[in-house]
Formats: sequence, structure tokens, C-alpha cells
Amino acid sequence: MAGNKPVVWVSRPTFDSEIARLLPHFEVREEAAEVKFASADLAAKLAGCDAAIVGLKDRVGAAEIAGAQRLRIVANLGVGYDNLDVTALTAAGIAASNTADVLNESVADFAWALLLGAARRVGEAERWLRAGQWHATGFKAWLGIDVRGRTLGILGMGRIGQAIARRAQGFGMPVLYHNRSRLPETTERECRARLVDKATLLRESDFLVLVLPLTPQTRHAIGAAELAQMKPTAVLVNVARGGIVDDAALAAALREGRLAAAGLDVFEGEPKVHPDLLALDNALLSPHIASATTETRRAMTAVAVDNVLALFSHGPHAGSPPNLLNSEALVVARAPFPTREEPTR
Ligand code: 8YV
Repeated sequence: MAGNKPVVWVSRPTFDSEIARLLPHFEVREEAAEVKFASADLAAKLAGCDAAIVGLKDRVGAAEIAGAQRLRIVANLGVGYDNLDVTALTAAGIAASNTADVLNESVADFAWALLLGAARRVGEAERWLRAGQWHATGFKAWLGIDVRGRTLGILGMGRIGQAIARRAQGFGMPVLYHNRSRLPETTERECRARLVDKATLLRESDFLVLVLPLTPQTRHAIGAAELAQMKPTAVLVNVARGGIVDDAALAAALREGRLAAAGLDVFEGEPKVHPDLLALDNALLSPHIASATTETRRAMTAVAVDNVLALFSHGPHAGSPPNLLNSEALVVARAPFPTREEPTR
């Protein structure tokens, strides 16, 4: 604690109006720029604080929290939390939270932007126009793929997948999905979506959108073998996480005409992008921006702030952080605040 107030470390600039809600209760230390901290630097930042608001660049595990005796919550600015070792946080009695729900609609919109953009060659055409090539066009140039009536496949049918599915009705597209568990019938009806096995999804989708979390089990869920099962006319869209797709295998399939196009917001090892993808005109690429609207990024900040406030018994959810990922941690984390401080000798 600094003075009488616990310290919140915010690892990047966010939205001041939301961070301001912390000020009556906390000393806020906000980084002036968003950088990727080395593990030791992250550990040093966490060592001095009681709560942390972090993002995907911040990989928080056992090593980073080893000296963080006072840390009680790590609030992640993202629905995906593969950057957090939740097991290590739980064992240390540190709560973890994410920003589920507030970004569903923005990410669904962006999935459609990539789907339509890849189908209609928007990135490629724009590059060509800017290069002053318009004089050399023709009636049969720039032919793309129609979307209407084609089959939309969704791998990972959580709330973002459902929001993507609902939009398909406007395009008259049948929707297939594959998920760990079947959706309730009412949700399936609302999304007009049908559960199929993964092989059927790969085989029948004209557009396949990936919306599943990255876990050891989903790494390379789409690799060479899966790509080989897809139609050569199909379009793949990934708004989930890099690493779910084997980018080298995808680049080879796109280059060799075994897949028509891809729209990708996330990459294995980002911010690096596989050089073969960068060289391909039928890959529409964006720098992990699917949730990047003003409203949504502000809402994500608000959720992270709410979770921190709640853990310290303030704000609208006092005592019950609304997006807790590890309620087991509260048993330890709820120990009276001063007991988690290092004893003074
Ligand atoms: C990022 C995301 O959080 O929510 C997620 O899981 O991947 C994004 O919304 C955002 O890009 C900030 O890094």
C-alpha cells in the first residue's frame, strides 16, 4: 500500500474516465505507453501493487507473481486470457478476471468485415487502386465470391460465435457449428445454427470462422490435415487467437489454391506475421483489432475497473467481482487485507 491506499498498476494507457473511478480508493500507477515487458520487469511492476489491470502482452505466471506478496487481483483487458496462468494465480490466492460479453458485438462485426473483405478481395483491390493500376482493369477482373446463401461454419460457439451466427440471417446463410457442448435449443433456434462434428464443419463450410479460446487442446486446431478437408473455394476467418491456426500450413494452402482466401486478425507469435502470409494477396490481414471500437474498449476498461473495485469491496459489485475466472482464489485472497502484506521486522 502507498499511504493508506492500495496500489493498482495499469499496464497500458486506457480510458481515463473509467480509471478515474479507482482514484477515491486506490493509488493508480498507469504506464504511459503500451510495451511488452520482459518477465523480470513485469515481476518488478507486480511486486509493488495490490491489483493489476493487464492486457494480452502481459504474460502473468508463477515467475511474474513470485514477489507479488500483496497482489490480490489481476484483471485482464480481454475476454481471452491465455496470457494468464490461472492455475498459478489461484494457487497464490490471486483472483483473475476477464472482460467477457462487452466485446461480443464488436468482434462479431469485425469477423463479418474480414469475411466479406476476403470474399470480395477488398484489401487486394485497395492496394491495386492506390498503386495507380486502375487503367488496366476489365469486366472479368476482380471477381470475388458471393456470400449470400452459402454455408457459414463456426468453430467455437460461445457468445461471440452466436453473435456472428445471428448476423448470417441477413445473408440467408445456413449456419453450422461445432462446439464442446451443444447450445440450448432456444439458442440454436435463435441463431438458426445446427451442431455438427468437426469433420462435417470442415467439409461443408463455405466460410469458416474461428472463435474458440487458445488452450493446449486447441493449438493448431486448424492445421494441414484440417485445411485439406476444406473446400478449395472456402474462406477461413480467424478472430480468436493466433496459434489456433498453423499459419505456415495456411499460407501453403492459400498459395497452392487449396483454400480460396483468409481473413485473419490474429497470428501465431504476433506481432510477428508469417512472411508467407504477408506475401499473399488472398490473405486479408489486420493487427488484432476485432474489439477495437471506442465504445467497446471503453467498456472493457470499465469491466476491468469494476472487477478491481469489487474485489476490494467497492463499486456496484462490491465483494463479488463480476467476471471472476477463479472463485477458488477468493478463499485465500479474501484474507483480511493487511495479512497479505509482508511482515515488517
Ligand atoms: C484484446 C482480445 O483484448 O478480448 C480478447 O481476447 O483478443 C482483444 O479484445 C484487445 O486487442 C486488447 O489487447
